[in-house]
Amino acid sequence: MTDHLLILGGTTEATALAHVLHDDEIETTFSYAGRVARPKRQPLPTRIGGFGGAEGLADYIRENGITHIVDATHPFAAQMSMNAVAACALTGAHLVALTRQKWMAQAGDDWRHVPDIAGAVAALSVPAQNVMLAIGRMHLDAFAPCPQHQYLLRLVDAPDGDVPLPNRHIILDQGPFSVENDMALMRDHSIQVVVAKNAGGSGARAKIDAARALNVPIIMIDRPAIPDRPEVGMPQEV
Ligand code: 3Y8
Ligand code: NAP
Repeated sequence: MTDHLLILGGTTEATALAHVLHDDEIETTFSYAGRVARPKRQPLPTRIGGFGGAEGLADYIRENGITHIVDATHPFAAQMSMNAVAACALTGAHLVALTRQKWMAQAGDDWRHVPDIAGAVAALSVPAQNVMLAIGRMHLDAFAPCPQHQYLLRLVDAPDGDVPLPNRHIILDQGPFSVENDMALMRDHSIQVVVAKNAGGSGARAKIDAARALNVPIIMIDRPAIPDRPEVGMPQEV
């Protein structure tokens, strides 16, 4: 059976890997969940949508002769990563994750670590502030118990339902972002605290550097646990 790779994408690193594999003419399919309206175009055949759990992914592997899976998903895409481990165990397909180091606080950073989204909500149970909530759209409802804040929300697509945060300003933007852009955004909205996921990598890091430059504290959400699997940091290692 000739090699046929499947990249589980959705990150800057996944896109970089797609270009390397395309140039090396290694048969590869790119996969998106279909979370946003206009995902970045890839130089590879691309499928969009869930597989139907680990079993669905195992069926996909068998039906398409996938020999290797590269899990290049975001560190918070824990369900996808768990499914990839299970499906490769079921089918014998090889698995490697293309991961990025988490961000570490450096001189000048004022971070408060919380274990998960609920921890971030608990940290916001304080009098009203100007809060930049830069964690996307999927978990906005979790912040409903803290309606007192003036929220700056950065989303990829307009929210389909109502947003349970009465005082909010919504910015629609798809990263990667720049430090200059994020500093201007924080100044314009007099941001007093930023809520961020410890995504790592370069595409989401602008707000971290902007906050440091402006002495704005960050509520930093630590990554969810992910099962053990082989991990590399560079596309060439994949
Ligand atoms: C659908 C489509 C590339 C990939 C770019 C990276 C960088 C820009 C920064 C902020 C933080 C956030 C969010 C973010 C970043 C990159 C990367 C990254 C954060 C796209 C993409 C898809 C998604 C899904 C989307 C989530 C959301 C999260 C916005 C593509 C643009 C907040 C994560 O509306 C929704 O439902 C959006 C959902 C999951 C988290 C959430 O809970 O809302 N990403 N983001 C992928 C798919 O369908 O499979 O890849 O073009 C990809 C990127 N987003 O090649 O240039 O590598 O991390 N994505 C976070 O880190 O907190 C924005 O605003 O500062
Ligand atoms: P998740 O919670 O781990 O996965 C939920 C379900 O979405 C999975 O069980 C799977 O559905 C489907 N799915 C996830 N990634 C997929 C992919 N690349 N291709 C096909 N199906 C996928 O994932 P998530 O946090 O929603 O992330 C979704 C996508 O956005 C991923 O590509 C991820 O890399 C990207 N992303 C996420 C974040 C974030 O903050 N979570 C940030 C940046 C980019 P089935 O069970 O039906 O197979």
